[in-house]
Amino acid sequence: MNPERMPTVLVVDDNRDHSQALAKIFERAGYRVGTAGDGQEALTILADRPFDLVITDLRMPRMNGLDLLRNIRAMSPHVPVLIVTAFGEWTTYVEAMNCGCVDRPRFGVIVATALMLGVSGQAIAQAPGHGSMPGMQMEEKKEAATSEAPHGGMEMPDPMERPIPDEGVPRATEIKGGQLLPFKLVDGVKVFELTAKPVKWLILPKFKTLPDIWATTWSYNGQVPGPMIRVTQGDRIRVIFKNELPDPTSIHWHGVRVPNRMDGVAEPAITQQPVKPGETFTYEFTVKDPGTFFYHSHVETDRQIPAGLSGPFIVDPKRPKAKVDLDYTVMLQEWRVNPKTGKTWPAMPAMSEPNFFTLNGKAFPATETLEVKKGQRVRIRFIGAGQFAHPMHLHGFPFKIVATDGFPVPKAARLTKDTVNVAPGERYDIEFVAEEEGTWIMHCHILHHVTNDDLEPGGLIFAIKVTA
Ligand SMILES: [Cu+2]
Repeated sequence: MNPERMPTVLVVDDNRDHSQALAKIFERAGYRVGTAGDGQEALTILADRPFDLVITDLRMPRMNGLDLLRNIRAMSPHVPVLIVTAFGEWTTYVEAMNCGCVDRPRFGVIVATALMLGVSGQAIAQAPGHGSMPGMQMEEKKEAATSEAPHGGMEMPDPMERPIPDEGVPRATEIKGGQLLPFKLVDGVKVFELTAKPVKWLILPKFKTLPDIWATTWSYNGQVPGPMIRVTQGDRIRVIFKNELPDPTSIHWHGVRVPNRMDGVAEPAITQQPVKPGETFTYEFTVKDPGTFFYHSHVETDRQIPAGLSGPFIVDPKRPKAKVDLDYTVMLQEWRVNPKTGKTWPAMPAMSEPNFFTLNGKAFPATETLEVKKGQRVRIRFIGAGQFAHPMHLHGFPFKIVATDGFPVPKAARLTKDTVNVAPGERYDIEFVAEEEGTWIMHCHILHHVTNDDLEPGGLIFAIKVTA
């Protein structure tokens, strides 16, 4: 073969044994191989001549794999980069995702390209003799082995109960749940509109052996969780609620002190009749107390709330006392979805044990990463919107519980903790100072809740990235 036409790969690793072993594998597979001892050296080489593929170690002196990836993206966005690491921690996945387009993290390997996986595919297809890259083959074998492990080849049987009807249910046009809901000011009243309707919601893009997981949900305004109503203590608010679901429903304002007839208890029909499909109901009240609350259906709650009918309701105090640099609300929910068929059952009713767990409507690694500067004060408001308790554990620094169920905790009574158990219906506001740099994670410590259909790492994990 004309050596000019041979595909080229740059192997970057500070361990010479590793890089030489890799180089041999690639040479045998028909690549022309260059080697570099770290990210800095790799950049110097790349400035001189282009390569079809860069395969790099993660942990190296002077410049690590992620910084190299960032630099390559800026320099030559078309070059696919394959990051190989024996240290496949969640934090690394999160950071890699922050670096841009990243293919699904796999066991020990993160495939990252500056553009799309298609670019990577082209480069791989150029390799002579093989349908795919040698490294890829080894890695796929590994993946197959792990994918069989969780159920021992057995799939979870579908629950006996009827699934959430999915015929004709469109995919959501919104990407994020819990978005701030705009209002119109009418004669001094903040007027909001909420519409309950079914949508398919992407709780997890392709992950390991799983396809995109689109749960069939019952949403408010096409978002999961429903949009955030954020008002100030003392505000008069009106919520015009429309039911576009196939079943009757209502809204209960969880923890909010409202007049009895606004309490939304429609099953049993104590404070109002259920809002039938196609009907509208108007809720109106003055918001008395500041704090973290939420709203949810109060009809057939065991089916409707786990189908998605809940959203955050945050009330800011009239005269704010403590200022925080970042104020983040986290709604915790559980799902039962058949990954193959997409059929969705409300998690919890007989035999419907959850197999997906979401934080603001997304399962890790699709959850958001909070970015803060060292020394900043962070408040996280947890809302237990589902049917399971979630002991949320923070790495890196302790926190204080500053409010429970919306009520402020007096300074002298604030517990210092690193884990807070958020039971169904509860809210906890925690605060901490991000005192150490790094990517720290917070996750549920019921470890099944950090899986996606039994595959780790998933579910209730999010990261807090602290930079200087
Ligand atoms: Cu949990």
